[in-house]
Amino acid sequence: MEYVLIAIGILVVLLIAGIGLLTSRGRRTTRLDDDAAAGTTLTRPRPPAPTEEPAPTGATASGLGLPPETVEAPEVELPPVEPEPGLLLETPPPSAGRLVRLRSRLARSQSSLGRGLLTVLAREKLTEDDWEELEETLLAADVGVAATSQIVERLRTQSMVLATASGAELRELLIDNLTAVLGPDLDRTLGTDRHEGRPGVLLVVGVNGAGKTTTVGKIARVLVGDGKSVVLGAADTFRAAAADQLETWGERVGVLTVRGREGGDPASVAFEAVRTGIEGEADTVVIDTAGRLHTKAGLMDELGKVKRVAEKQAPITEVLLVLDATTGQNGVVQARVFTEAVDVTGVVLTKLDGTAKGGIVVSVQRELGIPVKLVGLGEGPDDLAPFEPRAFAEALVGEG
Ligand SMILES: Nc1nc2c(ncn2[C@@H]2O[C@H](COP(=O)(O)OP(=O)(O)O)[C@@H](O)[C@H]2O)c(=O)[nH]1
Ligand SMILES: [Mg+2]
Repeated sequence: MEYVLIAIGILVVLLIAGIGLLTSRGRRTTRLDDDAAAGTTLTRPRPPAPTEEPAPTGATASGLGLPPETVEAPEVELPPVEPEPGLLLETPPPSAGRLVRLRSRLARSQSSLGRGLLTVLAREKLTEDDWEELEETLLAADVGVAATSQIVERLRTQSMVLATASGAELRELLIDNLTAVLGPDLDRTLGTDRHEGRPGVLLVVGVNGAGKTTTVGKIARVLVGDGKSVVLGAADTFRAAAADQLETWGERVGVLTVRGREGGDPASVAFEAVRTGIEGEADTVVIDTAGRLHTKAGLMDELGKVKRVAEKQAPITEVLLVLDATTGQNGVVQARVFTEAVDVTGVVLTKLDGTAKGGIVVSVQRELGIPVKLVGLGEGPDDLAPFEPRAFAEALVGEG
């Protein structure tokens, strides 16, 4: 009887150990040696098999001159792919041309602006009232006073010169003028490339809920899609869930996430993330931060420290400010606090697919003097596009 009990006991222990082994494979987290960033952990995603060509079985083995079993062994270690279908195997699309593809998202929420503008422009002969209506429509779309008068004045002059301008011609001119106020010549390249033997480092800042973590995840996908190697830093240590969220984004595309203890020092996570990027010769390190709306001084202290400490490893090549486009002018006011705390080099306007007024892009750029580099057009993993003034203006106005 005792033997039977012991045997059952051993069996149970083996079973538990087996289950433990299996479940731990999905998210392998290695605790680093205690050092500057004590408590910082490095999450190793599953081997990025999906990004590789799905080589026919045996091909790799023969290429390496290894017996098939040796190659198959690590595959057995992979967790079942079923729980996250598609995502794991998915190679994110390259970033080029995304805005045009996602245009309908924008057009959906902008249709009232486009319709309003086009209705006026389609009229036989534009009266003073019509021009005023045009002006009001642009103002209502958050284009801002200065840019609106610039657009309307130029359009008026051009339509006078063209005496017989048709609705279609005026639509084209409107797009030209909108493009002009969107700053077509601003430099919108992202500083993601390696620089002097070190990775490009992106710091992502903004208020809570603006879409920072989502944007970091989407950026990681863009970079992976463009063939870059990436390390993520979860410097939002305020809530563990924030790091989990980021880690999940990273895992989907086989990207490492460096994270810290809940409540730990965000600066040391940033430091460790950059160090890991340097060690692994990554192209880009992207650091997510917390966006607590505490005091301005507190925010400045924290972000300033994150930046300073990370820069002990490598210069920050890009500081992206994430703004929720649906917050309109309020968002611009909040943005100022951040621009005072860190040297913001680019803006990401998120949620332009929602109820946001597209004209906010114009006011944000004008008021902050910083180019909008990326736009978020949905919650989907690839709903982030490089900002292109002309394509954006066309989407705002809509089909004629
Ligand atoms: N519709 C839409 N939702 C977005 C977009 N970007 C982020 N979100 C959502 O906004 C919410 C807050 O995002 P999160 O990244 O957690 O914000 P954080 O607090 O700044 O890190 C989430 O529900 C996101 O899915 C976007 O471009 N469009
Ligand atoms: Mg977040």
